[in-house]
Amino acid sequence: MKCKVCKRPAVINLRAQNRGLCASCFDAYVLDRVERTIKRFRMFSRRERILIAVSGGKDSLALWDVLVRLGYAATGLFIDLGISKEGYSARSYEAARSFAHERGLTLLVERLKDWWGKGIEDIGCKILCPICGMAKRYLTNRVAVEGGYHVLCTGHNLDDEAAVLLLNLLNWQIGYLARQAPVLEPWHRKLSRKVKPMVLLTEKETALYAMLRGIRYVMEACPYAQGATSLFYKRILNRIEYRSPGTKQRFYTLFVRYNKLFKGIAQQEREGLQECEMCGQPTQERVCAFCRFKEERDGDLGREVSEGDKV
Ligand code: Q46
Ligand code: ZN
Repeated sequence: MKCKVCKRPAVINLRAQNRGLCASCFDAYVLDRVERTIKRFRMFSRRERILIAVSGGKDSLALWDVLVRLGYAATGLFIDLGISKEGYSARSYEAARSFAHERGLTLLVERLKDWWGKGIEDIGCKILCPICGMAKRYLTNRVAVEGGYHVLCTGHNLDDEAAVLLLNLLNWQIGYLARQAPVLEPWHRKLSRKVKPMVLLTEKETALYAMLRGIRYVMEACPYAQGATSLFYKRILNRIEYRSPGTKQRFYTLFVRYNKLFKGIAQQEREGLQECEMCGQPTQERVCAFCRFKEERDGDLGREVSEGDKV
């Protein structure tokens, strides 16, 4: 297959767009796609301070690389969750640290152990992901707001968003649907503005970009992600995409166009928001989930993270 733009050998077949691209045209395509996404959804400008949640994986490091190349002022934030299984947190940190060091970028680090006195594996729950997700949202939001950053960026790609959308639609999770958008405006002074500039690039595209740019990222997923529901939905969407190229993007972008239908519900949730009695962060409960887990050293740690804590 040849590159549709310059006729050199293609490195990728973008089936949804019915064209192949060579390495350098693909590189230009990724930069253009992210820049267009930033502009289309009015995410941020080159004058604003940007914080990127960096996990050490391909998406967040590729995002950081793209933003720096496009001339945006982006600082990284790594949350050390204290996952010792398969050395996951240590390897992830090393990937993020060396990426920043080699490029002279600033990487901030927050360690869950410094906040809770324990890592995510020590909380005594069998299913870690909901609590881990809540802790990451809490810490990234707090650092972004207290550090005076204009936006908090995450590396979510099209596959991530389409999988979550399918899951939420199948379960009619209206509250989650109302909040699923490329830009989430803050509705409380202690909430950051959250944006997803990679949302129109597929997982395959971000992985290829990272590889072509020589980014050394952690390839293995978190050991606790095995069997994660989102992976199951990604596989289903990939099968649909194979039969009908372009479905994934249509599914997500049309949802974004119509998701104002859910805005009324989001409004109701916002009205119930108060400040946590312990840390002052926004929550729908008297004490936020992060502080509840911080306080509970032994005993009853199996309680759920409520939808209201997904701010
Ligand atoms: S880091 Fe945390 Fe993920 Fe690992 S424990 Fe689950 S949520 S899978 S992206
Ligand atoms: Zn709290």
